[in-house]
Amino acid sequence: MEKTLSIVKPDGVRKGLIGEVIRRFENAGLRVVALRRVMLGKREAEAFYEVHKEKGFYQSLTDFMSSGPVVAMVLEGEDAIQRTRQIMGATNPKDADPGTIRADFAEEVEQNIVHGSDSPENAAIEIAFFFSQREIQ
Ligand code: 3AN
Repeated sequence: MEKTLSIVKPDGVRKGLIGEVIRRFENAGLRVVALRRVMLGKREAEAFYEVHKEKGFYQSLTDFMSSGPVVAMVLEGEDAIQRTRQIMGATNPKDADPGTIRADFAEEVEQNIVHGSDSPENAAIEIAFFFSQREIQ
């Protein structure tokens, strides 16, 4: 069984989409094995998105990610990483397939409702960023 980290971003929380996002993951057979609502500080958001620090959107992305509470969760299931990304849709909602979370609810590439790890290596790093081993059951 594979694990991945997903986050309902501040725009998703503000729009009241916590339940909707979790419902879509659960309906697809993914199990929520850890869950937390938390406010990231600017420094924490910068650490989380460290891989993007050379990108032009890094400052505005980390401002956005620390602009309100987020809901982080660990999802478990077969091919959890790929399936979570399919349910989310493409990074830019304009390119996202109909019926995906980003196509249905996001308006722009930066504030795109939801995050999901993109590889097993990053999933392990991102899960450890939010959760200790004993919180994942
Ligand atoms: P994904 O979240 O689909 O894996 P990444 O890892 O390429 O996408 O990007 C991380 C986050 O950075 C995205 N969720 C989005 O919020 C933001 N982002 C990515 N590309 C851009 C861009 N061109 N302009 C602004 N923000 C971006």
